[in-house]
Amino acid sequence: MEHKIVKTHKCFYLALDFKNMTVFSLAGLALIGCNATQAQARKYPNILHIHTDDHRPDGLHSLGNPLLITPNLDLLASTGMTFTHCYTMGSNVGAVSTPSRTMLLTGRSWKRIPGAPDATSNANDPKTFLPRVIEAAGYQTWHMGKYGNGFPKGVKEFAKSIIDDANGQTPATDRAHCTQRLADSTIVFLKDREASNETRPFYIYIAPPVPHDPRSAEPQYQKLYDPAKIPLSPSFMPVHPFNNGEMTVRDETLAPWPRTPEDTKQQNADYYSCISGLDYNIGRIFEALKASGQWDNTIIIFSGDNGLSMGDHGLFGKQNLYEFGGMHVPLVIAGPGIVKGKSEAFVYLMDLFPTFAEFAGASIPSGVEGKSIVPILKGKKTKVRDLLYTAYRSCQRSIRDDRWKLIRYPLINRNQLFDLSVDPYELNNLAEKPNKKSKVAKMMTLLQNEMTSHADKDPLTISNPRSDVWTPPTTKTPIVPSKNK
Ligand SMILES: [Ca+2]
Repeated sequence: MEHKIVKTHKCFYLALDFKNMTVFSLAGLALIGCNATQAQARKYPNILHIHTDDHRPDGLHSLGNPLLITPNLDLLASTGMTFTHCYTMGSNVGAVSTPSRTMLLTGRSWKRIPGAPDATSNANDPKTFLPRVIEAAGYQTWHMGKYGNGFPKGVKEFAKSIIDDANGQTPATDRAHCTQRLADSTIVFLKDREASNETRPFYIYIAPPVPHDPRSAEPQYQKLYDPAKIPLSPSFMPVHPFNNGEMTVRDETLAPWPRTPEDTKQQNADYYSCISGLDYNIGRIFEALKASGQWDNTIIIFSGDNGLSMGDHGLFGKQNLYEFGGMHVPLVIAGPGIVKGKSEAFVYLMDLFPTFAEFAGASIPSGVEGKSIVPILKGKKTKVRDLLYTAYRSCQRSIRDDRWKLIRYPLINRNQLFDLSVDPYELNNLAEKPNKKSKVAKMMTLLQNEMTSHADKDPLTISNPRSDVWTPPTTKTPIVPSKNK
């Protein structure tokens, strides 16, 4: 029954398109007919989404880190559109991946994802999850990769899902070869499609569990990076200057206090080597896609689930709201009809839900809050929102526009105000300057408005704020936790 609806739906789309075309006659339309399979093969693109784990927004050579060796993903960036301001909205837990991946596959904001108090009544319905929405539009869906600390209920809705997150939930514990396994399986999937004459377009969701720690790359990628030659970030600090409310969460224990240049450089070298290993195997997938004849009809999306501090501001986790912190992620989209270039539009990962649905000609369920960025990809719009709000538990909130950014720490009654046009690393806090009082007040109002519209009911001010003084534990060596996130 559902298949029949799909066919009708496709015919509707075909008819809409033909209304605007004069070169085809009605007879031509009849010849093409209402065969959904033919229509999909002809008109609707494949979707290949590569969604990595803990990938910084500058985590490719082409995204602003000249040290990184990432030729395959750079090629993708050179042929499509790079979004320099893509974010995951927020997290109510230290494992930022969990709400991030849930927002991606549901299109809902962090306080309205399934299970949240303000979720809509259909939020838990698997038919509203992205794989089912795309499948209902006539797609073959396939997932491989990360499963834990994500949205297992959503991942299970792919027609086929191969779990490989190398964290003990599967036999696959060899992290150094996880991207190789992902590429091998994806290549087999593409070949099987060809062999079976599959005519439906595909929606592939590859979720490599890298460059998340523990950072194990094969030796040939480790050799690419000499830790001694890796410069420290301009925002490197031995210790974060105050208690941001989450100073000793798991990720922050992955480096000694105070942070040292030597350890920070080594951790960055390991991070880079994982990214180069990922890039090599992505290149293998690209080759297979070209060999299958599907390259020109495939929209490829590269993104990360959350950002990561790597010594920036004395932090090593994703539990903070700096630009080189937890919420800012990379996003590159390339494919047929997509304009080449860079966009500074404020985008959330949840926007990919309606964007993919639009690529696929799928219906968008009620309750989806993400906004399609297809108009930006086609050069018809430059933005879909004016402000960008992010949040972490009850201890951090931020709001930014094209120039100004406010980070509010409600539990310690502290503000940071940065002029990002001259201070991209957020080093010069202007919040206490007398001539910036009205700017802080205005940004606070904008922040409260965004919070209200996203069902974020946490207070921005509390009656008994804590001290903001923080003294690092006297640990001499990094604490390596037993379980990955
Ligand atoms: Ca992650």
